[in-house]
Amino acid sequence: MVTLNIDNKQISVPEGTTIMQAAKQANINIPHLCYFEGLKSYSGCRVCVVEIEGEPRLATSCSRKVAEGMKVNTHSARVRRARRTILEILLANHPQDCFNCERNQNCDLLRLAFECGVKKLRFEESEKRVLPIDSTSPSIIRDPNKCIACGRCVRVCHDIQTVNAIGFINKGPDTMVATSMDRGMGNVACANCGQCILVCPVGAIKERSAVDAVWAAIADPTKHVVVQEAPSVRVSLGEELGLPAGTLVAKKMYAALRRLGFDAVFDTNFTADLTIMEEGSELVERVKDGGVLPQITSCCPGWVKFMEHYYPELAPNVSSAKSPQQMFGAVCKTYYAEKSGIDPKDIINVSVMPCTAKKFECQRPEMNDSGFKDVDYVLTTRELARMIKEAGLDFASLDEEPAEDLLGLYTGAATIFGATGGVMEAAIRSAYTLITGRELENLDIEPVRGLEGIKTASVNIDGLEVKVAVAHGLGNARHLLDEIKEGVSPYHFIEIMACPGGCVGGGGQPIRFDSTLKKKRGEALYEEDRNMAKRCSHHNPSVEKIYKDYLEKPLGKRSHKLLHTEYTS
Ligand code: HC0
Ligand code: SF4
Repeated sequence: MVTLNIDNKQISVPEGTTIMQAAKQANINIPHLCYFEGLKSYSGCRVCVVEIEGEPRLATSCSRKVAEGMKVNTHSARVRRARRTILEILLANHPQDCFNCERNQNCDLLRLAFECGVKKLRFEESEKRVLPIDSTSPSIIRDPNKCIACGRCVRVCHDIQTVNAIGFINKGPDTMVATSMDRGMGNVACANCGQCILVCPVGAIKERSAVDAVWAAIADPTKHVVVQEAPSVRVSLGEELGLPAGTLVAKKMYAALRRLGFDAVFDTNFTADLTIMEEGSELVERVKDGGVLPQITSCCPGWVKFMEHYYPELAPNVSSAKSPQQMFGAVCKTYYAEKSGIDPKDIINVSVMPCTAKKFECQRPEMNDSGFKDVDYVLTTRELARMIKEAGLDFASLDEEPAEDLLGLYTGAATIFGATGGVMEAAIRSAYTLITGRELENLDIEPVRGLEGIKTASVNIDGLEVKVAVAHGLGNARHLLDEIKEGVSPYHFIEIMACPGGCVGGGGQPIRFDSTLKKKRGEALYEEDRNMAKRCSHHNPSVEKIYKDYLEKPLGKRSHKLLHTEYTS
C-alpha cells in the first residue's frame, strides 16, 4: 500500500493507483473531461491537473500514479487558473448554440465551465470552425464543430467495441475525430451501436432523430399509428423523467404513449416471446439434424452489422430468426391488419428502442416481408422522453394502463431480453420444454446473468449437455467468434449483444455518467421476471393465439416468410 496526502487528507491505496482513483476513494472529485471510468486514460484535455508539492509542473491526475509521501493539492489557485484557461480555450472553439443542442442540461463541458468558475468567454472573438455535419449514417449524426477531441468516442469504439470506425486525424490544436478517409459514419464499418454517443461529453454525436416524423404521423388522420417498446426501455425511461434508475415504468409508459396520440399500444416483449419460439425451435432443429453450430442469436442489429464486416464467414451460424422489433413489424402489418380490418398501407409502425442500431435495422432491404416497410420509425428511449416532455405530461403521476393484448402480452422470459444473458436464459427455458415436453424446474439460469464480459453454462437436457455462452460488448464477442473460426468452439448456442450490459446499456439509453445504472436497470428486469405469473415464452397466451389463428407453427411456412430472414449484404 502507498500512503499519500490529498487536500490534507491521509489516504492509503494500492501501488499503481492513479491520483484520480485515489482521490475518488477519499470522496474527492477531481474535475475531468477526457477521462472516463472504464476507458484507458488518454491525458489529452489536462482538465484534471493537480499540484504536487515540490514539482514545478502540474500533473494530470488521470495518468499520474501515487507515490509514498506524495502531497497533492487538487484545487490550489494555480490549478484552478489552469483549468479555467483550458476550458476557456475549448469554449472558444465551440459553437454557442446551447439552447438547441441535444445535450442541453446534460453537457459535461458546460457543467465543468460553471463548476470551475469560468465567468466570461475570454476568446469570444476567435474564429469558429465550420465543418460539414456527417449525416451519412441511418443511426448517428456527427457534428465535428462541437467535437472537443477528448477521444472518449475513439477509445470506446477502439478499445471496448474493437470496431475502429473512428479515429484521430491531424496533430496539436488541429487534432480531430474523423472516420477513415472522412468517408462518413454510414460508409465505414460502424456497427451503429451508439456507444460513442453515450460517452461523448458534448453534443458532437447524437442519434438521427425520428421525433418530427413521428409527431407528423400522429397528426395525420389517415394513418393508424402503432407503437411497440423494447424490453429495456421500461426500466430506463423513468430516469429521463424524474424517477430513480431501475424503476419499472411499463404501465405508465403505455399510458403516456396513448396520451401522445398513438392509436394502438403494443409491446416488443410480445415478439420477444415469439422470437424464442422460432429461435428455440431452430436450435432444436440444428442440434437434431446436424445443422451448423453454434447457433448465434440474431436479435442485435449492431452485432449483425459487425458480423457482416468482420466475420462474414460466420453468417450461417447466425439464427435466421428476425429480431423481435422486426417480427413485430411484420406481424403488425399482416396479422394485426387482418384482425383489425385496417389497410396495412395506412399503418405506421413506431418502435421505441434503447438502441441506435435499430434505426439502421428497420431500413435494411430485407425488412419488408409484410409487403411494406415493416417498421417505419425507431425512437430511442431519449427521444420518447423528449416527446413526453414536449407534450407536457407529468409522467410520474400518470395512472398505469395495460398494453393491448393481441400484440402486447408478455412473459418474464421476454422482459429479461433487455439484459445481457436474458435471451439465452429465455431460450433455455423454452428449449428444454420443446425437447423434453416437460417444464424446467428451476427457471433461474444464474451463470448467464450479470456483467461478466463472457459467461458460459452447461445445461443437461435429457442426457444432452447443451453448452452455451454469452458475450456483451463487441470486443468480448470477438473471443467467442475467433474460437468458432478456429474450429475449437465447444458451444451449441451463443448470445451476442453489441452493447456492454446488453440493451440496458444501449446507445439510445439515457446519458448519465453513473456506472451503476446498467446494473440497476438489469436487476429491475429480473425482478419483473420473478414477479410474473408466466415466465416462459411458450406460456404466452397471445403467442399461442397467433400460432393457432395465423402462423400455424414455429418454422412453418408463414412463420418462415414473416419471421425469418437471410442477411444479404
Ligand atoms: Fe433489445 Fe431486443 S432485447 S435487441 O436488446 O432480441 O434494442 O431492450 O428490443 O428487437 O425484444 C434492443 C432491448 C430489443 C429486439 C427485444 C431482442
Ligand atoms: Fe464505433 Fe459504435 Fe460509435 Fe460506430 S456507433 S463509431 S461502432 S462506437
